[in-house]
Amino acid sequence: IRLHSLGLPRIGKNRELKRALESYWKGKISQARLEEQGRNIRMENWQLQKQNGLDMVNVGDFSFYDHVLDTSFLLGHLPRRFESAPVSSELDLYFGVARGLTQQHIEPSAMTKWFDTNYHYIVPEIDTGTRFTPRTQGLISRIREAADAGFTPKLQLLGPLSYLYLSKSSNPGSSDSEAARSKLDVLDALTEAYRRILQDAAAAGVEWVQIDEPILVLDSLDDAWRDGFARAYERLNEAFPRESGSNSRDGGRDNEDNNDSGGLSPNDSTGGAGGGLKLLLTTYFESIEEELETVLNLPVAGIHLDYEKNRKLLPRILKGLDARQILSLGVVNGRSPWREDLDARATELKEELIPLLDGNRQSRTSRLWLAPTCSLLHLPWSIQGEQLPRELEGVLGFTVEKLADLNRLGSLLKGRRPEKGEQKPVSQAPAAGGEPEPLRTSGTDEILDPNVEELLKTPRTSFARRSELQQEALNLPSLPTTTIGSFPQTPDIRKLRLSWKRGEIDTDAYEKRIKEIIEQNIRLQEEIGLDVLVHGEPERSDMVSFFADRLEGVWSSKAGWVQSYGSRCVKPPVIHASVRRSPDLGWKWISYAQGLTDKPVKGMLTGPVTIMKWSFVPPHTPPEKIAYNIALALREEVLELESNGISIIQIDEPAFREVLPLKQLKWPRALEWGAEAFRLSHAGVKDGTQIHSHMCYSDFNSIFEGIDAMDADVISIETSRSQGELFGELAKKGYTKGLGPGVYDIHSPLVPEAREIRTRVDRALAHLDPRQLWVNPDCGLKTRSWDEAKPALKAMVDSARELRNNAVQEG
Ligand code: THG
Ligand code: ZN
Repeated sequence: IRLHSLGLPRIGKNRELKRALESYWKGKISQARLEEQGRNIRMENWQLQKQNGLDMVNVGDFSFYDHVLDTSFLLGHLPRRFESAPVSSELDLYFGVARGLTQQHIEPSAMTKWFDTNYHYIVPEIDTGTRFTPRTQGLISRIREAADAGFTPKLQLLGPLSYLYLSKSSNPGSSDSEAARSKLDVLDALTEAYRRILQDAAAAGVEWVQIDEPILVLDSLDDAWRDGFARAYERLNEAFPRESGSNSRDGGRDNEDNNDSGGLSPNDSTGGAGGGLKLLLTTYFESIEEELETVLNLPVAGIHLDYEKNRKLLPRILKGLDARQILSLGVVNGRSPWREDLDARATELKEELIPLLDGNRQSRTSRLWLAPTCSLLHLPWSIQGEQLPRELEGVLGFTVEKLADLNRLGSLLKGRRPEKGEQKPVSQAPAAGGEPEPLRTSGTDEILDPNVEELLKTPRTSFARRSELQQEALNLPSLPTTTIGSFPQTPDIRKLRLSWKRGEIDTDAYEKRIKEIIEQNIRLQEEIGLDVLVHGEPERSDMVSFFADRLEGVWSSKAGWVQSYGSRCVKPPVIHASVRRSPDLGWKWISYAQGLTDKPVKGMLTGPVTIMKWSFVPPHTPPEKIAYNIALALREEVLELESNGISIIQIDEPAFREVLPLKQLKWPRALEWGAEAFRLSHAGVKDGTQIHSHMCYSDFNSIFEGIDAMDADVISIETSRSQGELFGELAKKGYTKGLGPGVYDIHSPLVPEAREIRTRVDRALAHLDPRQLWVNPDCGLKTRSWDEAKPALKAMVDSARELRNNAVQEG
C-alpha cells in the first residue's frame, strides 16, 4: 500500500502567499522575495506530506495564481492579445493574463468555477490558430527542487482532455457545437505538447505522473470526447510504454505470479522516450459511472477515484483493470472538513475491497494506493488553534488533520498500530449502499419544521393579483430605480466593525455610529433620487459570514481560509446542526432606515441556497434538508421585517446556480429543491409584500425552470456581457415578473455613460413590458468608493427619468 495526496493548498498556512502576492502587485516587494515565499510554501507542503508517511510528494500543485493558468503557460498557450504585451517579465505576463493589463487596455482571461467547488480558474482560450510550444523549464526546476531536498516527486498535471474541455473556443461567430469540434481539432497538437512535457519530466527523474482528468466524472461527454481520450492516451502510451506486454487491456491479467512489484519498480519499462514514466489517471468529485468503459480502456499505469462515490462500481472496476494497474482510492474526503471513522473504513476496505484484488496476499495490496478523495486545495490549513464547540471536537479536520488521518488509515491497513494521541473521529458515513442518514444535531434530531410540507404546498396568490396590490401599496413610477443593497465599504466602516469585534468600543458606541452611517446613506439616496432605498449594509462584511454568525447550528472558524481565486480567500462557515435564528438577523437596522424616509426601504437577506453553497455541510445529509432548514430560519426574519413595516424584501441568491450538481441527470431535482428552499424563505408573506432576489450572472438557460419556480416578484441580474438575447429568451419563455437588468458594470471604476445605460434598458424594452422593468446596477457597490458610486448612480437615475419621460410622450 502506498500513500499519496492529490495536491495541497498553496495560499500558505497563514495566507503568506496572499500577502506576498498583494505586496508584489503593489510594487512593495521584489520578484525574488515573492519567489522565495513560493519556495517556502512548497517546502512546507512537502515536509507535511513526508511527515505523514506519504510515499511521494506532489510537484505541480503549487501555483502563484491558478493551476489551469499554470498549465496554459507550461503549454506555451496564451491568449493571442497577450502575444506582444509589453511586460518586463514572464511572471508579469502571467499575472497580466489573470488580472488584465490595465495600462495597455488588455482584458484578462475569463474566470469561472472549478467544477462544483468554490475555487475559480482562469479559462484558457482556444481558436483555430492555437499553437502549443511547451516551456518546461520552470516545472523541471521544481521537480529538481523537491528531489534535491530529499523528496520523491510525483508530477501533478491537468490532463489534455480536461484542459481542452475547460477551455473556451473563441472563434468569432461559431455555435456551441462548432466550438466543441474546433476545440477537439487541436487535440493532436495538444497531445504532442504533453508528450514533450512528459519526456522532460521523465528525463528529470519523475517516475509517476498524476494526470488529472476530472471531466471523466461528468455525465455529459459524447463520443467525440471519448475518442479524444482514446487517441490522446494511446499516443502518450506509445511514447512511454508502461511495461512491455501490458500496455494493452488484455496484457498481464493472468500473470498472477509475476506482478509482485505491482508495476512499482522504476526499471520495469522496456524503453520509450523517457523510460519508466507512469501515468496515474486521476478522477475526483463524483463517480466515473458513465465513463467506466472509457477509463478502463485507457492504457495507463493506474487510476485514482473517489472511494465512496464509486463504491458500488468497485467489483466491476477491479474486473476491468489488468493485474498490474494500480488502483488509487480517495478514502479521506478532501473537500469536506468532516473526518472519517477510520476503524470502520479500514474494516470495510479489508473485508470488501482487498479480497477483490488479484494476486496472492502480498501482491494484492501492492496494487492499492490510498489518498484523499481530491486535492486538499478546497480545505483550510489546520484546525489547530480553533475553538470548536464540544460536539465538533475530533469531528472536523482540515489539511493537516486529513493527512494525519490518511496516515493512520494506512497504518491500520498495514496492520501497524496507529500512533497514540489521535482523537477518534465520529462517523457520519451511511451504511453500505443505504440512504443518507439525516443530519446529526446537538440535542435534537429534528431538522424540519413540522409545517414545512404545508408551507411548500400552499401556493402564493397569482403574480398578476399580487403585483396589483404591490403597486397600490408602493406607488412606484415605471422603470423604478434601486440598488442591489451594499454600499461602499469605506476604511472607516471596516475599522468600526473591527474595533467593536475586538471590544475596543462598546456596543452603544458601535450602534450609534452604524445608525449615523445608515442615515447618511438614506439622505444620499434621496438626494440622488432613487425610488427604492436600501440601508447600505454597513453592519456586514462578508454576506455569508454575517448570517452564519447569527445562526445556531453554524460554526465559524477564526482562520479557516480557502483560496477562492488568485490571492482572494473565503472562510466558509460550517453548518453542523439544525439551523435556527438566534435571536435575529439584524432587521432592526432596516427598520431604523425605514423610519428615516417616506420612500420604501428594501430589506436585505442572503438566501438559503447561497448560504448553504458557500458553507461546509455534513457530507451525508440530503442537501435539501439543510437548505429548508436555513430557509425556515430566514423566514422568521422575513416575517419580522414585514411586521415592522418593510414592504419590499430582497433575498439574494448569487449562488443559486450552484445548486446544479456535476451530473446533469440530477439537475431537475436540484432546481426543484433550490426553488423550494427559496419559496420557503418567503412563505406566508402578504400579497402586498414584494419579494426581490438578485443573482450575479445572466446565463439563465440552464436554470430558468428554477428561477421561475422561486416565484420572486422581481429579479435583478448582471447583463454586462449579454448581447440582449437574454431578454428575447425570457420573453419567449413567458417571463412576466419583474426584472432588473444591470444597467452598468460595477466591476469597473469608470462612471457609466448615459448612452450606455439607455442602450441597455432599450435592449430590454425591445422584448419586455416597461411595467416589468427596473433600473439598477448589476451588483452590490461594496467594492467601489463613494467617488465612483455617487456619479454612477446619479447617471443611472437621470437616464431612467429620461427614458420614463420618452415613454410617456410616446405612449
Ligand atoms: N462570499 C463568500 N463566498 C463567495 C463569495 C463571497 N464565494 C464565491 C465568490 N463570492 C468568490 N468571490 C470572492 C470575492 C472576493 C473575495 C473572496 C471571494 C475577497 N476575500 C477577501 C480576501 O481574500 O482578502 C477576504 C474577505 C473577508 O475578509 O471576509 O475579497 O462574496 N462567502
Ligand atoms: Zn451580484
